[in-house]
Amino acid sequence: TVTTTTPKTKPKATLTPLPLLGMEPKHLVADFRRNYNYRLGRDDQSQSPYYAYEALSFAINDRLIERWKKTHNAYGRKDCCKKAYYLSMEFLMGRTLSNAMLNLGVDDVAKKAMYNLGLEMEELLESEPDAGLGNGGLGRLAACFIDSCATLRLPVTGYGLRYEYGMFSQLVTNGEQVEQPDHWLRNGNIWELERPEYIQRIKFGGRTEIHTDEDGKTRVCWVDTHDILAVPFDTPIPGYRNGTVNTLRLWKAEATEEFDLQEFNAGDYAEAVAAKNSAENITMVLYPNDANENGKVLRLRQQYLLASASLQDVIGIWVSRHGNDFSEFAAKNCFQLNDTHPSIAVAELMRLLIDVHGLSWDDAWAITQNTMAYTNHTLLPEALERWSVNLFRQLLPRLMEIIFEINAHFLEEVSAHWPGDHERLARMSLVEEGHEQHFRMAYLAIVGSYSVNGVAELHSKLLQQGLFRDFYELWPQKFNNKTNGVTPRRWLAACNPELAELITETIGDGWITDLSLLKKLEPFAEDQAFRKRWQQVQENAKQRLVDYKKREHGIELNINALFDVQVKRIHEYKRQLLNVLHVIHLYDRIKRGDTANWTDRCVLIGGKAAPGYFMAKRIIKFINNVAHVINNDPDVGNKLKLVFLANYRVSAMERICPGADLSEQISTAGKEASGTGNMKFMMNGALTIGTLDGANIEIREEVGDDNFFLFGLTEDQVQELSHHYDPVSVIHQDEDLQRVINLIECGHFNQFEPGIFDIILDSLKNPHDPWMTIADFRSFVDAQKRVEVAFQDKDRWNRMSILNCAASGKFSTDRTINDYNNDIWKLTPVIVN
Ligand code: T68
Repeated sequence: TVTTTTPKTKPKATLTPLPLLGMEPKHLVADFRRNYNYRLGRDDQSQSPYYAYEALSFAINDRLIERWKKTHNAYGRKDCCKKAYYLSMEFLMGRTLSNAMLNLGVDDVAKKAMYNLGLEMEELLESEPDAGLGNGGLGRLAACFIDSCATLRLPVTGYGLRYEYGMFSQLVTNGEQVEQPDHWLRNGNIWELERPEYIQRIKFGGRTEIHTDEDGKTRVCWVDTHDILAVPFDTPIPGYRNGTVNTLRLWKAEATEEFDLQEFNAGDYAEAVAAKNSAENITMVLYPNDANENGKVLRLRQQYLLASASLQDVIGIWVSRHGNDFSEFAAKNCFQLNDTHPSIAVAELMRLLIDVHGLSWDDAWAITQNTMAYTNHTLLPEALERWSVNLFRQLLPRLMEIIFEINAHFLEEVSAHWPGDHERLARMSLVEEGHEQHFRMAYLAIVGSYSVNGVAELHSKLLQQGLFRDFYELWPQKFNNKTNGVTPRRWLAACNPELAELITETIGDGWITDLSLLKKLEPFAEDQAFRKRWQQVQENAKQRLVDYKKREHGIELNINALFDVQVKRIHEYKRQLLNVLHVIHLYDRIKRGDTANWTDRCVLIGGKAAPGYFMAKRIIKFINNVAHVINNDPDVGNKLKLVFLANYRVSAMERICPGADLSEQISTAGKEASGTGNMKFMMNGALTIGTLDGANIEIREEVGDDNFFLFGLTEDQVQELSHHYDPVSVIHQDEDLQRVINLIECGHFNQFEPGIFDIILDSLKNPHDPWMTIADFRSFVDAQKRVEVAFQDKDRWNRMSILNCAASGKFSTDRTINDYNNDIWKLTPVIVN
C-alpha cells in the first residue's frame, strides 16, 4: 500500500520555471525521439518525413516558447515601454522551421542531430507546407518586417488574419492556370498557440441609438448587432540569436455561443449549425487579388474584424493598467497600417475611445491622429480601395457615421486652408459622390495618420506630386519615404548557405545583422582566386536548381546557359509579355541562322494570376504555348529554353534566387511601387536588367551604372509619350519586332487554338496601352545584348556579381525598420536576457 501525506495548507502552484532546454545535439535527439514516439505516436514503420519534420519542429518550438515568455516579461517589466503594431491583412510567412533553427542558432546542431538519427534535413524541411497567407510583395514585406523587428529587439506585434485557406496553389493544365484550394492547416500547425483568454467580440449590422446618461451626456449605442468572436492564434517570431521572440497574432472568426442558443431554442438545429458557418466563413479564405480592389462584403468583414479585434486587444491591455486614462496612449502605442486594407482602424479607434471609453471627439481624434501611420504600396488607380457607403450603412452603421463626421471636420480644415476652392473640396473629400457614394479609404488613412509613406524614393515622390498632391500641399510634414528591404536571414543566410559561408569566411559574420558590411566584399571583386571561388559557389547553386527542376518537374535545364529569371505575380504592368517578345525574337534569330557568338539562355518565368484577371491568365497560356514550340523545335536545342515555373511561392523563391544569373525587373516606369524580388536576386549575386522604376533606381545607384543593365523609357517619358503613342508605327519601323509580331499573328504559337492570342496582340498595338510594351522593345533587346557580351566574359560577370552582392546592404529590412523606428515609431530596443 502507498501512503500519501497531504500538507495542511495547499502549496503555491509551481508550474514555472523549468531548467532551460539544452541546445546540444544529444538534447535535440532526445526531444525529437520523445516527440516522435509519444506526441505523434509514430514508430520506425512510418516512413513519412512529415512526422520527422513535426517531431523536430516541436523540439524547436519548445525552445522558442521559453524565449517568448522571457521576452513578454521583459516588455512588461519596462513599465509599459512604447510598442508598435503592424496591422496587415497579409503575412506571407512561407516555411518556419529552417528560419527558426537559424535564428535560434541551432541549425548546425540540428543537422547533426538528424544525421545521427539517419535522417536527411533537406527532406524533412521540404515536407513543411508554406504558410501562404499573402498575395505577393506586400504580404512578404510584412513577414520580413517582423523578422527584422525581433532582430532589432523592438517591441512590435504583427496583427493579421488566420485564413483557413491561403493563396491558391497553381496547376498548369494544357498551358492554363488551374487554381486549387490551399488547405494549409489540414495537418495542423505546430507553430501556433490558441489564446482563448484574449478572445474579442466584433459587431456587425444592427443600428445606432442615442442614449442620454443621468448627467445629461449623450452617448451613441450600436445595438441589435450580429456579433462574432475573434479568436487569436499566436506564432513566435524569433530575432536572430538575441533571445527576443516577438508575436504574430492572427485572428480566426468564430460564432458566439448565444448565437447558437437563440437558433437552437427556436428549433432550427440544422439551420443554426449552418448559420454558425457563415460567421466562421469570414476568415475562411485569402482574397487572391493583388493590385485590384473588389468591393466584396466578405472582404469588408475581414478588414473590420482585423481592425476591431486588434484595437480592442491593445486597448484592453491599456485599460487593465491605466483604467480609462488615455492621456499617454498615443505616446505609448503606434499602429502601422499595411496599405489601406486595415484603414477602417482609424474610424474604429474613434468608436472605441468615444462610445466605449467615453472620450470626447476632440480628445479621441488627437489620439487617433497621433497613433496611426499609413504605408501606401501602389499608384495603380484600379488598386485604390473604395467602399460603397450603402454597404457600410448595412454592415457597419456606426463606422459610417464616424467617417462622415471625420469628413465634416476635415473639409472644414480644407476650407479654412483654401477658402472658396470647391473643386479641391470635392477632390479631397473622403466621400466620392456619383451614382453611388463611396468612401475613399486611402484618404481616410491619410487624414487619420501622422505619417504617410511610400516604399521607394520614386514611388514616394510620385505620391506627393500626383496621387496625394492635395494632401501633400496641406500636410507636407506627414509625408516620407521608407525604401523596402528583405530579411538577409531568410534571403541569404538560410536560402544560400554555401554563399553565406564564403562571405562569412571572407569578411566575418557581422553582415547577418548589419548588411552594410557586405561592402567589405568589394575589394575581393579584384581578387582572381576569390572570383573563381565565387563562380564555383554560383555554379553549385545553379546545379541545385537544375537538380530540383529535374527531380520535381522532370524539366532538363542546361547549366551552362544564362539563367534569366522573372518570378512575380502575373500583371500587365510587370510586363512578362516584353520578356516573351524577346524570347520569340531570339527564337526567330535561331530560325534565321543568325547565331554568331550565341549565348545559350534558359528563360524562367513564374507567377500566379488573380483568378478573375483574364488577361493575366491568357499571358500564362501564351508563355506556355511559346515554351512548347521553342522547347520542341530541334533547331533550337540547347540555345534557348523557356520554362514556366508552376506554383511560384516563398519556398520556390528560396531555391530560385540563389541559382539565377539575371534578374528581370522590367515594369513600365512609374508603375512598380518598389519591388522586393529585385533585392533578393541582387543579394544572391544575380545581375539586374531593369527599368528606372521603383527600387531598381536605388539598386542601380548603389551598384553603379556599369553593373546594372538599364533600358526603357523613364517615368517622365512614359507620361509624355502617352499623348502620342503609336505602337503600330513602331512595329513597322523595327524589322525584328515586325517579325516577332508576324509570328504571333500567323498563329505559330496557337496552331490548333485559333484566335486565342488576339487580345494580346490587340493590347500591344493599342495606342492607349498604358504599359507601353512595344515602346521599350528595342531598348530591351539592346540591353539583353549587353547582358550576353558580359556573360561571355566569365571574369567580368563574376566581378559584377560580387559587386552586386557587396552593394546590396541598403536593402536589408533591418535598415528599413530602423528608418521606420527612427522617423515614425520611436521605440526603444528592449534587451532580453
Ligand atoms: C506590392 N504590392 C507592390 N500588393 O506591387 C510592390 N494589393 O512594388 C512592393 O514592393 C510591395 O507591395 C511591397 O511594398 C502588393 O503586393 C498586394 O499584394 C495586394 C494585395 C491585396 C490587395 C491589393
